[in-house]
Amino acid sequence: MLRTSRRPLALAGAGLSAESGIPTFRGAGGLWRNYRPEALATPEAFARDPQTVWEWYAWRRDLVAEAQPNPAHHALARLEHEREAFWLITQNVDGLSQRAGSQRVLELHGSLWRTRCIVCGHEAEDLRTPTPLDTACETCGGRIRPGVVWFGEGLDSQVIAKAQRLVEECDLLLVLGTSARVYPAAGLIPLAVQNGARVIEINPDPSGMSSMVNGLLQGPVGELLPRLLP
Ligand code: BJW
Ligand code: ZN
Repeated sequence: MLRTSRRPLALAGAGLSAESGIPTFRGAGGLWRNYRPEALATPEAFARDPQTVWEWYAWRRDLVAEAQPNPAHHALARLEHEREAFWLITQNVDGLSQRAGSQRVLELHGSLWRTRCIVCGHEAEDLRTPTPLDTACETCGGRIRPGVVWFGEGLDSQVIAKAQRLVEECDLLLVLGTSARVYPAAGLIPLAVQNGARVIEINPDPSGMSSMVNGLLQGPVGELLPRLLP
């Protein structure tokens, strides 16, 4: 299917970075100091206790900075190089795909490496590690937050619109390492099916959408995806 596809597309989740040593959200090892990620990735958690939320993000940033892209990230970069129209839609905020060389990457949930001021909205790139915890907005001195999308927050409207357009135009969607339980990202999979695309999923465990895919390759994406490429 991949060989004959004219417009392949990929949708990735935390499982893509699992073999780089980055914990997923919902699997084993998804807890951080007894907190569930779902309890930290909300605007309410940040309003209540910004220090704890920032400590979690600092820990994750520092972990990612020490990690390396894995064979799945490299395979996606190679696919982009070989296929003119290939895009990667990712829910991941770690930037490991870009570090592997992917350029046509759509980040649905933002990035660990950007910040935004909650007072004036000023956005900035921040690549510093170890992550300093006492940073204030360089424009107004206000409190800054990670440049990611939390539960209850809308995704960037241009980003989700572009993702939907890419899905409508693709003829093969590779669903890689996502539990497919968080919307609107998960909704891209039925959208692809409705538009007649074939869907191949790579995941050690079935996801919320496995019943509608054309093929489930059960195993780690870092082992299986490279084997699909020539
Ligand atoms: C491997 C592997 C290996 C392991 N190889 N695989 C419709 C229905 C129901 C609810 C909703 C709905 N629409 C919206 C909602 C509410 C909510 C939602 O979806 N809730 C559900 C949980 C029910 N959605 C939202 O709130 C979204 N916002 C929204 O809709 O706004 C509406 C609005 C409009 C206008 C104004 C205001 C509001 C926003 C969702 C944002 C999600 N944010 C997070 C945090 C990002 C920042 C951060 O990283 O800290 O995004 S939550 C977290 O989940 C993160 C992930 O990107 C996301 C998805 O998780 P993912 O990637 O699938 O990871 P896991 O851990 O779940 O799964 C890992 C998978 O890997 C597993 O399947 C493993 O088996 C597999 N695996 N090893 C391959 N080696
Ligand atoms: Zn500001």
